[in-house]
Amino acid sequence: MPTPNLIPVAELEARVTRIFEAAGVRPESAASVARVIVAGERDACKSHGIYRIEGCLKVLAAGKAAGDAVPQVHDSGRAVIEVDAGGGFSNPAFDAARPLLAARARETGIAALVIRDCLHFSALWHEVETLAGEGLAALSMCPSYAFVAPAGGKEPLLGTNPFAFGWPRQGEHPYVFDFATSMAARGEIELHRRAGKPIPEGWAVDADGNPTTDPEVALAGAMLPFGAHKGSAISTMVELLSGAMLGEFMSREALDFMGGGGLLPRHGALILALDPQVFAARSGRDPIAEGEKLLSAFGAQGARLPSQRRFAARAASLAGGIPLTDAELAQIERFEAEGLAAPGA
Ligand code: NDP
Ligand code: PYC
Repeated sequence: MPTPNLIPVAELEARVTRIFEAAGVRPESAASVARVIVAGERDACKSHGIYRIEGCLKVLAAGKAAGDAVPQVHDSGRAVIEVDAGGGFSNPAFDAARPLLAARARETGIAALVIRDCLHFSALWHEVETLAGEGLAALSMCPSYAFVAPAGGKEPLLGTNPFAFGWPRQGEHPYVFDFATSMAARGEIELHRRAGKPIPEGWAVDADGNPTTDPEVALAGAMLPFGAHKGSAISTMVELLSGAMLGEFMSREALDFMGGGGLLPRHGALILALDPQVFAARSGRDPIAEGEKLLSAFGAQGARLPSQRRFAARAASLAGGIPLTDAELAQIERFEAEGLAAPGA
């Protein structure tokens, strides 16, 4: 195993920010996008780390995303806050509206953020983790592209539709889970294809509905929901709540709008923030202390909490730098020198 290059988190963030600025993304948005991409790499979430730079640059180069869009926050004073991403990235839109979302949730107990017309490439954990870090419980979800067959079917209809939850903890990292409602994220299958590795059984079927472990065949066929009919139903809920309910694209329309899955999708997103203190106020109990009784019992039976692996990877990256292979570092250098025109980019 070759020794990886260890890049300090702040250095990688600055370099990725410059790559996006050079591609015409406004500085605030470039910083916001770079933060999320580098956080993915820092936390060893490779399917939404630096591998996503290329996809983002491609959609900008195709003129299908607005790097210069300035997110517009619309506040009617009610529980539902809207931010229009104007065809730009979801991340700066979230950053622009987050303080208002958190304040409204504390005021009323519950508030929702609707992100409209955004380019969405990222993991969701950073959103719920940020809100949980502010003492709020949070849910985040969005459609993606119709790559996933419903349980019992064989044709793509649902998206890989990520779903994330965060819960605040005292003196600990928040409890956070974040997953695709398909067996794996599509990015994970693409990384298997690039590495020439088969995918595990049960992730996908070919175009005729037969099981496959060939990532290429899987990408051309249909991915499968996790947990059979249960995952299929949760994925459907994500389509309805963060697509139909918002008046934004569902995964099938998102795919049609972009003319296929070659470019990252544009659609809406829904983030809910809840203040546990408001919900528990009349009970006289401390919701965070009550939650701890559950969460602190996992380790005793050898179970781990979701995000525990991620937080351990984060600690290692912060202490020693983010490990990148020679090929990954060379690609960053090529993007810095030539942007998307870089040979082999
Ligand atoms: P994983 O299956 O890798 O992980 C899902 C969650 O389960 C994580 O919180 C993970 O924590 C936790 N987990 C994994 N193993 C265990 C275990 N043994 N015990 C307890 N918890 C565990 O995620 P996916 O491949 O489904 O999704 C990866 C990412 O892709 C997500 O961040 C998602 O948001 C993103 N995505 C984005 C899409 C988009 O449209 N923008 C579409 C689809 C996915 P840990 O990280 O610590 O292992
Ligand atoms: O990995 O499934 C995925 C995905 C779709 C859009 C962004 N990530």
